[in-house]
Amino acid sequence: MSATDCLFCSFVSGEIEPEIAGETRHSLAFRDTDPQAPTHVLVVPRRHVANAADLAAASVDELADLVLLARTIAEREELGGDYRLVFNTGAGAGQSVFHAHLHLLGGRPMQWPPG
Ligand code: DGP
Repeated sequence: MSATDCLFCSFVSGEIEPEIAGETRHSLAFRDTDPQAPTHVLVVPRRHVANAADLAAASVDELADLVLLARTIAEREELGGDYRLVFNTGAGAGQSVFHAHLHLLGGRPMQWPPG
């Protein structure tokens, strides 16, 4: 299933080609165009769902696949096991693209709490 007018569905379909960082049967990973860390990759399900909670409800395996692909990329980029994984869920929490995506951030010290 894909949604018309969904940017990340256009990446999944190949209609628009982002800078790919990795992929699996269920997931696609690409570089964020507004990086907040030396490594900033978005990992998205090929399936169109609005957010991570909806993905969990649809398929726990596909949710896990996002995290596993993020781990593979973190290892490839030699982040040394230090990285942040973020799902912004809802506009009030900073979500701006309503196709579920996992942010993988690493390569610099992280602060807590996030802004
Ligand atoms: P969020 O705010 O959690 O919904 O994150 C959306 C991210 O998507 C944000 O960090 C910027 C990124 N983004 C927006 N437009 C594009 C684009 O056209 N290409 C890529 N690679 N990333 C984009």
